[in-house]
Amino acid sequence: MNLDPGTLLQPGDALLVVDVQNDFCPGGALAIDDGDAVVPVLNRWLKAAGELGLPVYASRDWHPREHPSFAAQGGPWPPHCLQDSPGARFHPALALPEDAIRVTKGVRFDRDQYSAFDGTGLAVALRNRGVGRIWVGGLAQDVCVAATAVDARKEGFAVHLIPDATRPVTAEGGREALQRMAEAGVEIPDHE
Ligand code: VGL
Ligand code: ZN
Repeated sequence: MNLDPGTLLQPGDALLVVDVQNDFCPGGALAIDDGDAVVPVLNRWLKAAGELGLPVYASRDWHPREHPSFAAQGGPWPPHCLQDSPGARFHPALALPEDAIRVTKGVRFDRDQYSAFDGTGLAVALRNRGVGRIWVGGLAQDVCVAATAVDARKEGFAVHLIPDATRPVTAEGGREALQRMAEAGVEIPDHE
């Protein structure tokens, strides 16, 4: 499936790119199979959003050393996306416009934040821009993308997943996440 952003995007929409960072791509500290395959797809959406003058938001995982999500602290993940490290940078081929709004998360010392809405105030920023509908892609489908899409619904936004612009940590997790998102009212093309 190859959705055409030029015909789907409308005034009042925003593009939300979740955690397309080096550490989640092949060669990274928490590499997702084919993670970098989302980049060319998202670049088509970024181009279309730019042509239509629609706002673009890009979240990034941005962990301090000894973050509670790391295995040494009892968390589920290897160290990744350390603040200011090369692994925390957006993928170099991701064509983020200069005016894309960066949403930094995962900075808390007491707990992780998978969702780009968790404690960031993002919902307020989107409402202030007049956004009613959000198109979501990025990494990982079964972790931060799913948490972000579900939270966007809780905040009252219409939400569409861009399926070919996201990849899961595990295939089973990906299937479960699609179900969870669909149940929360996220529109997913070709999903029953
Ligand atoms: C993520 C695992 C740990 C993500 C972040 O961005 O999906 N996954 N931290
Ligand atoms: Zn993380």
